[in-house]
Amino acid sequence: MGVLQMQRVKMDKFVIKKTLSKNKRTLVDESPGCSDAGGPTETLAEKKCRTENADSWLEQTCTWKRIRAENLSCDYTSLFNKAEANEILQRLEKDVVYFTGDLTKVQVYGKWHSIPRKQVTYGDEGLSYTFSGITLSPKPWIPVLTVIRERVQLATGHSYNFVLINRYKDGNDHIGDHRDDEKELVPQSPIASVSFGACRDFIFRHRDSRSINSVRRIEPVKLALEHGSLLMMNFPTNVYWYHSLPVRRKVLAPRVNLTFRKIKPQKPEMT
Ligand SMILES: O=C(O)CCC(=O)C(=O)O
Repeated sequence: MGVLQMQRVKMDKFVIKKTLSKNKRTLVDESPGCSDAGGPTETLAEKKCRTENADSWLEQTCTWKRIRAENLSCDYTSLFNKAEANEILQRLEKDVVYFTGDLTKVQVYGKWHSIPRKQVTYGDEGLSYTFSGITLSPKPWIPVLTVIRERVQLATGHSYNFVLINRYKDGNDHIGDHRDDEKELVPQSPIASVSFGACRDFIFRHRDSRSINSVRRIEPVKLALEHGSLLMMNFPTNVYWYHSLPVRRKVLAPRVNLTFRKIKPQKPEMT
């Protein structure tokens, strides 16, 4: 059995297949992020065509796998076909400008370390996001990110105002165990994780079962995130489960991951 097949077998242990509910599509039509999708000059015929295209795309392409464990709720689908994903990856590689200098370091147990990957944030004006001792302000949206964000919104019915992008040049680049539970996030909002490039293992570990001394033994949930895929991390996953993208030395190709988040609008500073 090849490595990819083995990854799929591991993942299928947690998977229940489902198709998108009508509900989600209704939400898409009503969500503020999509209401002006066609622009103010869109004719009724254009709107009908756009809606029908969206409906047919949802019906034909968007098949979800449900991934469930104790207090873990994730949904996984192919969001872009291979040709689309290739094109988007090329665009991302050309247009995304990653942070440099101090913004490439994080604080762990009081010590500063260079992160083993590249990172940047894009999003609506005025938002900011703090984690591991650094505050990240987003750069303004660029067209390729808008395309991905709109597809995510279409598939899920959720709108997003912020994205964190991580670029892993090869399998040596990685991200350690953490939870996306920052106070700036809209409470209980799902995080949408879109991946392009090399397929990488992604591992969830329950907070009560992370060390050998843990009292409980809860099996980790291991996924393989494919080129063009979308993983929805729904509440309360990030309360109970840590996730990581471990080193995989055999992976030679780059990977770009985008986690779309809903950030609370920030109050202006008191003077
Ligand atoms: O690259 C990935 O799939 C993981 C990224 C991640 O953990 C995060 O953005 O919090």
